[in-house]
Amino acid sequence: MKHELIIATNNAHKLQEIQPLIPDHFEIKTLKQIGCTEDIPETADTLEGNALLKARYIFEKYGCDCFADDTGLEIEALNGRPGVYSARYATDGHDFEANIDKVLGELNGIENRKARFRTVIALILDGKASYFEGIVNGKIITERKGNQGFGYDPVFIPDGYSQTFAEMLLSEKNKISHRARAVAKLVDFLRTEK
Ligand code: ITT
Repeated sequence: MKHELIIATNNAHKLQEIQPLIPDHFEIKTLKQIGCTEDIPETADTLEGNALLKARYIFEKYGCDCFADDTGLEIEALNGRPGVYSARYATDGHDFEANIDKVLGELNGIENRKARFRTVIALILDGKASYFEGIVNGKIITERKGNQGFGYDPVFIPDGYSQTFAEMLLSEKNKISHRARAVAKLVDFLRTEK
């Protein structure tokens, strides 16, 4: 029988990235599929805290094994901002364009463009929480390039590459991304657990 795991995200792009990385013997269910339509609170001030809040919310309400991803873009010259506030950096909503504009504005004239994406996944399995982290280092360029992906992808070039994440196919981003690295650790852990 397949092991059912709920993925606690309302972000369709994340789902699209994560689903192909999970082995076939797991059945990933979305919040929509379990009938969860509410906005899950993300009020913690760390990625770990928010990932756990999201996963725990689903575990407490639906009693099933689940995991959540919380991701932030950490820019060195901005002391790690927007970090845990990446989704709502410029406005209350998930306005990707306004968020990019704000970051580019803050970095205007600054030479140090170093940045990283950091994903933390919180898994709740049989009621017990575990964390998995994935990081990709790179830099923020001065103008948008590409239209794949989501969020800050058009202005982020990973180290060792010349294209932004938004210029890459999903399969290419999924070979090196913060999220793919965190999911790989999750998958390894699940292999040893079940
Ligand atoms: P859920 O909480 O429902 O999973 P979310 O969009 O709120 O979805 P996060 O809080 O983890 O997810 O993400 C914060 C923001 O960081 C997100 O809105 C994007 O702007 C950005 N982000 C996350 N992952 C990204 C990625 O792979 N590439 C570019 N930007 C990303």
